[in-house]
Amino acid sequence: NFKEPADAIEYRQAAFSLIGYNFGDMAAMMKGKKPFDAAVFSTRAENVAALSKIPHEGFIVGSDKGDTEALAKIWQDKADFDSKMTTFQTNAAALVVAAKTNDKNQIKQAFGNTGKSCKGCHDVYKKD
Ligand code: ASC
Repeated sequence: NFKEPADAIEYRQAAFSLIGYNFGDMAAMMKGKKPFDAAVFSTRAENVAALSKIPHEGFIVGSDKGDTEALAKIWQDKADFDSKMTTFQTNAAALVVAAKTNDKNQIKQAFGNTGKSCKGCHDVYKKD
């Protein structure tokens, strides 16, 4: 377990940073900023799906204080926050499945759903 709120903050931020890198590379491919590479895209999707399970544990009580963009509202509406995190994990897992189909429409749809679950949580629970 975490000794200090700062340790929990660092833990979840490390995961979000890796999620951002991997998601960003998929976004570049989806937006045509770089060529679509199915193998790389699949690996990115797998990375995000695995990493999506990491941050939740870091949202311990008291960790809204410190070097964090997490809003106190997370702990006021914890059940909603938890369910949004689960939705993200579900969508990220579905993106892995979609990536393996090689069907651009399915990939686009699943990628869009995953991005919506990032944004859906950030809009409510992250400082801007
Ligand atoms: C990103 C990023 C997010 C999501 C979101 C998707 O690249 O940093 O938070 O995608 O903007 O809608």
